[in-house]
Amino acid sequence: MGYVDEVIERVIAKNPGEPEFHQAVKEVLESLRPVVEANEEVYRREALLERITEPDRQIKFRVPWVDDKGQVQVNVGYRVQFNNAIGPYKGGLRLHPSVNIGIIKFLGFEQIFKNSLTSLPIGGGKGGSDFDPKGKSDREVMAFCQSYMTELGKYIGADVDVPAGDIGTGAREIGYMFGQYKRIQGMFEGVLTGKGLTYGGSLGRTQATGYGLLYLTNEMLKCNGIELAGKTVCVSGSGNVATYAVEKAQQLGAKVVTVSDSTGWVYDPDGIDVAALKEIKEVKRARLTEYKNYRPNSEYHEGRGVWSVKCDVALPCATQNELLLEDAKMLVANGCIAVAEGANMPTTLEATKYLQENKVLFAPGKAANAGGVATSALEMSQNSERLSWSFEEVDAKLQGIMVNIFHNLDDAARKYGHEGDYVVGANIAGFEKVATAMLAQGVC
Ligand code: NDP
Ligand code: 2IT
Repeated sequence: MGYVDEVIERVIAKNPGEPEFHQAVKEVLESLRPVVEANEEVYRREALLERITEPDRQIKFRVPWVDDKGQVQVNVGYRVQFNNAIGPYKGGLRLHPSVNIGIIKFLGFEQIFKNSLTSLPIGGGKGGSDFDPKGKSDREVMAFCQSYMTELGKYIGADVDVPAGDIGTGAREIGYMFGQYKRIQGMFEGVLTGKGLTYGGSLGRTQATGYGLLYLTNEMLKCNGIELAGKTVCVSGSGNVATYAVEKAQQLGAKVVTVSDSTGWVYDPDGIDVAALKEIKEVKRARLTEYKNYRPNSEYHEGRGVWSVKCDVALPCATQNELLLEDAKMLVANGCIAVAEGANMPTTLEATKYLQENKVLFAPGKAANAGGVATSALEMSQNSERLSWSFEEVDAKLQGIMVNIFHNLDDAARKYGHEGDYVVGANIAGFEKVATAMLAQGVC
């Protein structure tokens, strides 16, 4: 058995009940075969793949807090510090009832390669809790965030580990967590990113993941002789990533006709109204059923269904494993030319394979959604130099980073004889830098 297969088997055996983590490891390691085969002797001796698939540490803790009725609630908190070979751990905090250690490990593992692709000095980590912010009062969210940070604060720091937002964690949650960290440590430092603009946040961070997704998609299409302007786009999700993906796609001349949430989806034949979307989601924190009140011509459907709508470009921006094989088949049958992942691992392995076999251009999340964490790293730079850059400066840097990521993965895919396979390209390009750093740093 080859080294890659041995390590995959070992990861599955040693981490039972963590299917998302297995899936992420398989996707990465299988596409690294050409590099691993070229360096097998050294990698085996140095146990490089065993080390890169085992987190530096996994922190799990109790998060007790008091709800508005005076009842004590208990959630589980996590932080997985996966790999800091190229910089301090960096990655978001997910607050969602589905969160468990396997999901945090898959996200942390992906983050290693994504962060490497940005070309900035950040390592991989991820955290979160099974707390559900939905339907909670601001006071309850604050109580949870303060309790979560009371424990997490022991393990993080501006040069150690810098968490940020993810599903369920936005500006409100980051604010409460930052306040608690500052209070406990007695220190104002850039320990979190996605902060408010009045206390060290970066202009452009809110938009960065969605905008970055479109900058990379646009470059991928351009390099394949296709124009984004005039194309029909389907987006899933209606959170931070989805909203700003819709906004930038429209600014670039495409028409976005869908958004979704965990209960249903919207089809708007005239193009999604971003102002309405922001009001519903960011201001009212309401459900997409409200969208029809703003746009009588639109349709609301319960359940899944975004990928049944005919489109040229599909941008899954909600969550993992939301684009299944049957969806990929519908997209191909409807003439879809490109899929770019705004979410982390939204496409199953089978669906990805089907899309690629059917010549759909496919940009994996670790490249396509890297604009968020890249701009977080720019926020860290601004905090370190105690300066704030203009929106235009941050946005120009983000565009440069996304275009550069696409060319790096395109080049890596070609170099190893997999031209046009951006999954292989992204994994190899992200891995090479981390592997070189790990080997240089000895056994650690
Ligand atoms: P938000 O919490 O802002 O939005 C999440 C969206 O996805 C909501 O519309 C939500 O619907 C939907 N969603 C969440 N879970 C499910 C589910 N199980 N089934 C169906 N829909 C679901 O999160 P973000 O926009 O920040 O994150 C979206 C994705 O992008 C995640 O995969 C995240 O890891 C990834 N990502 C985020 C980055 C960031 O900077 N924020 C950076 C890079 C990647 P509902 O409201 O009904 O729950
Ligand atoms: O998945 C991701 O890259 C994020 N949630 C953003 C992480 C960050 O540190 O900005």
